[in-house]
Amino acid sequence: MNGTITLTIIKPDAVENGNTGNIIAAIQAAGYSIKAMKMIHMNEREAGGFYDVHRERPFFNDLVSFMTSGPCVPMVLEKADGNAVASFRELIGATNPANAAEGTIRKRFAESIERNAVHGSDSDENALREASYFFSNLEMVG
Ligand code: IDP
Ligand code: MG
Repeated sequence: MNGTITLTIIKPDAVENGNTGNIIAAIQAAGYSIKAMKMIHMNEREAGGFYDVHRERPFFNDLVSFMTSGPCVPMVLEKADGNAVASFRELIGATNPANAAEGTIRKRFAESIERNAVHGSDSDENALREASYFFSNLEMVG
């Protein structure tokens, strides 16, 4: 890989609402290339493992139940120029769509602070951990 990577998930709310294609189009229009992608339906262990850092938070059980409520689409994204993690978090907007800037993915597609359409890694270290949580080397291109 030449650029830096981040891990996103099109969350079950957005898949259910038929926004998968619109979100992928917005991501590609912003200059990211897709290095890996699949649709999965996580069980509690899988979703809980992904959000392990939030295990002690009051919203953890609800979050796991939301993330297991239907299929989602994890993707590894590469940005050739610049910091994929930070720029992608700008593209998606604040966790709570009520606070997200106009034009951001969460402003356009999220329903609530929980059902907020997409995930974005918060550091390079977590991007690598999260990418390998969902994808093997064989599933990531170039
Ligand atoms: P982030 O996705 O913007 O990085 P985090 O604080 O890492 O936000 O939280 C992970 C996910 O947990 C959020 O994307 C959202 O789905 C959910 N979440 C965060 N805070 C709350 C809350 O206060 N109530 C309900 N769900 C929340
Ligand atoms: Mg986070």
